[in-house]
Amino acid sequence: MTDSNNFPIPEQSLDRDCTTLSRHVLQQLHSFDADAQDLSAIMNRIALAGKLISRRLSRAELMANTLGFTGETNVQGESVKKMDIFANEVFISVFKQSGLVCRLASEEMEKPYYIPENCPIGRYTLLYDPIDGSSNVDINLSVGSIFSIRQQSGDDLTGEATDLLTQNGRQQLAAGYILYGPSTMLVYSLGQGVHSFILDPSLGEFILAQENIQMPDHGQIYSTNEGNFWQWDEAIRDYARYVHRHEGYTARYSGALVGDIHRILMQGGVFLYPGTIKNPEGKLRLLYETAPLAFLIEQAGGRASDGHTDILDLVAGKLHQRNPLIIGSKEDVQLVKSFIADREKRERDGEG
Ligand code: P6P
Repeated sequence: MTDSNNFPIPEQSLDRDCTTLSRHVLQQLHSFDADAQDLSAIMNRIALAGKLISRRLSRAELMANTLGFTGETNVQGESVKKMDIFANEVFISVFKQSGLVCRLASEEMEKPYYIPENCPIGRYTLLYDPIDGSSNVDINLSVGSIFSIRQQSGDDLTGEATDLLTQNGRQQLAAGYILYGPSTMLVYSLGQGVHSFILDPSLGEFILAQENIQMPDHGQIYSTNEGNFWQWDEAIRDYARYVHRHEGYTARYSGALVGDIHRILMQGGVFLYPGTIKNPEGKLRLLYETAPLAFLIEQAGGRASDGHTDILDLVAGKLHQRNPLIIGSKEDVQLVKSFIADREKRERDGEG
């Protein structure tokens, strides 16, 4: 093939530009059956949501009534940002006419949003954090959206989505995040590896960047809010003292989960949001934050634990269930867990 000046078009760049997200999903599933088409269409809708949110974020400072707080408090007891509401409504809007998902469960909504006309058809549930790290939005730092797709089991006649409280994270059909950074990146897995896509604004498409991302078994980075040191259990303090005293560790923390996790995925290391005196269960939510991220990180060769149990083995007791999170390279997660086990052994042996 040649271009208008009769120069050969590099095959790979054309192939690359044609490896869109929906095509990649079908390749991953090695199928074109109805279920595969549904998942491909769902991922395409998630990509559309990402494009709409990315566009708004890129011009937020120039648009009236876009930044800042709404004055409301959400089900988490957190002050709601205008971008939180916008992003939440984007996901609802792109899925409403899709015929794909029956329910959307979001950090921003106390109960799931039902799209009854889709329930007998799609019977998928989208769980999402529409804008994670929204405290960074007003200062133009990276934020993200996190998503998880589950198959609805049963008829959910109560409207309480209780079937979500019976499945562990290994039941997720797909999970991923959209990182709104210098470029807008979508990272996802269907359980067959972790793959990243970059939004090419000139095409309006997410184009395949990396396939089968694998994280190192160890990394230098530890990522946590050390301002909570005084609220941590002694075991986590023991870990913090260890990395302070040993060569080869460096702290990185942005206060926005998606960017911090993406750094760990790409460079190795460990992210921790342990329980604190204020939040003994930790701050992060299982169904639409830690479980989808654990799904990705395990697919990339890493580990994710609450300190005792793998995140993917946890079953939520309620829709907005929180859990402590230790996630990253397997050797680094194991090191944190060893401090927890040592401290518990000393307490059992009465060594205090
Ligand atoms: P802290 C943002 O509010 C968030 O949910 C995550 O994005 C982030 O990892 C965490 O909370 C930051 O919490 O207590 O360190 O400000």
